[in-house]
Amino acid sequence: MNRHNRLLLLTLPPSHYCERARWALDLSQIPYDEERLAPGFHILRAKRLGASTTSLPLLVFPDGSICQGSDLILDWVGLAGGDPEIEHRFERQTGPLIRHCLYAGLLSDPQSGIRDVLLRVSSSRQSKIGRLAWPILKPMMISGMNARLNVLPDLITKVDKELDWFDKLIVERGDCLVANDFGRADLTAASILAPIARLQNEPIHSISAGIQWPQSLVPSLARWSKRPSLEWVKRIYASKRVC
Ligand SMILES: N[C@@H](CCC(=O)N[C@@H](CS)C(=O)NCC(=O)O)C(=O)O
Repeated sequence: MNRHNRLLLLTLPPSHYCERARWALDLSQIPYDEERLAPGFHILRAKRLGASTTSLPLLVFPDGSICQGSDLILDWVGLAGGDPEIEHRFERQTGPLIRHCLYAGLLSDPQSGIRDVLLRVSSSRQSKIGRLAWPILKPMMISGMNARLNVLPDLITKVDKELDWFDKLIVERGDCLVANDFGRADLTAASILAPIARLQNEPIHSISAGIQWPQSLVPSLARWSKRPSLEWVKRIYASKRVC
């Protein structure tokens, strides 16, 4: 039984997949509580709920049943305007690539602020333990994802290729990717690209607020910000991401 008697969304603070699920719930005006978990604690929480993997987002229903993964959460919400091919690419290729690229830059720079962003969680106890454990957690994250500076140039090239693809798609399809209404495919693309868009007015303050972008990433982020893809993400967030 979920003691809140409401939907509970379990998230990792800077995760763009978690933002995808959160945005879908917000857009559909479905009431829920959010529990932001510190890395490590999320594993215990997901296992205790009987989830098949430890990945978040995970939606817990009042009766204790769960729905894991942003895709299934969007299915449950029932958002219209999906495009399975575009969403599949964002979920399986663009999303992991962006995460890998950003962590390779951010975890290599002690001044980046990524520790504090990861530990902006619901429980102050988890936050305190996370800070104490950071000297162990950080190398585990680096080796788990191979998030090292030496792989960054190759990842940046691959992000450029993803943006080439999406720039072209936007030019072909216009501001709405499917039909004439903002929908599931738009929400998916915007949320997955959000971490590299350096949003100024990010309503939920989870993705990049508090990050000091390292020099290893700044020139690429500046270049990407002028691309149609990221201009589009900024427009979509400004016009559609209302909490
Ligand atoms: N395909 C999944 C991917 C989710 C995902 O990769 N979540 C990451 C955060 S960005 C995560 O929970 N990583 C920690 C773990 O797997 O234990 C979805 O759409 O929800």
